[in-house]
Amino acid sequence: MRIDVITIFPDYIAPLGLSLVGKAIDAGTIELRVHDLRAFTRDRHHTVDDTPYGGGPGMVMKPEPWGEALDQILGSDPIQARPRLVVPTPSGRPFTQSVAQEYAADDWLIFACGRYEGIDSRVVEHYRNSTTVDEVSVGDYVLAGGEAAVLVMVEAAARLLPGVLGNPVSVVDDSFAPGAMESLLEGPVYTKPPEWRGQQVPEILLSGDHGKIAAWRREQAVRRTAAMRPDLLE
Ligand code: J9Q
Repeated sequence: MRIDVITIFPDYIAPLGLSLVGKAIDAGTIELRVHDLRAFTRDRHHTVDDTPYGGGPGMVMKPEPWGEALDQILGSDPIQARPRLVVPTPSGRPFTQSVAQEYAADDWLIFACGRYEGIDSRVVEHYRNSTTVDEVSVGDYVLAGGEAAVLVMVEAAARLLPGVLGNPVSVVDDSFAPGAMESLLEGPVYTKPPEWRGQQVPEILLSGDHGKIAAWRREQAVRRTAAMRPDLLE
């Protein structure tokens, strides 16, 4: 899978070189290209933003650098494939595990990280011709820009790629994997030692009775879901 990220803070994307995603890059499963939007400006000051038409607070990202960057990236593909252009924005559709699965099935993702109050809306409209545009939100809170959202989405999609996770069973077992344990949250987990600072590991987990253990875990999962995410119990 090819992943391009366009940002005014390329260093913000560097953590993708670590951990699970970093291993997938090293293995050649993911080809990650990070682009500095300012490299696509033509003025002396490398201007990427301007005041909003109609007035109001903040700054809007100018369309021209985005056009230059996206045209170059789209033209760099010898087979002229149609990528998905992902634009993180608080006004997008919610990013969920299902969306992560869609992304994991794509050959080519381009992430456009907006800062300030967003990107001139003509950019997204223009690239609907040549890409599948996906405006997505990773949650109902305000970020300074799309970079942190890209870290989230790339990690969520990358771990679903064939061969990226050591143990593929854990993928289908995830709380939010469609068809998983209904969509209950995970209950408590324990490892050695059996007693720590006065707290014992629940005895049932040491019993070796796998039927009872499964039933206990399910009950714990329902309890935790009711407490933390009653919306999931519908
Ligand atoms: C770009 N708040 O917020 C939630 N998902 C994405 C975002 C976001 C933001 C500001 C800029 C994305």
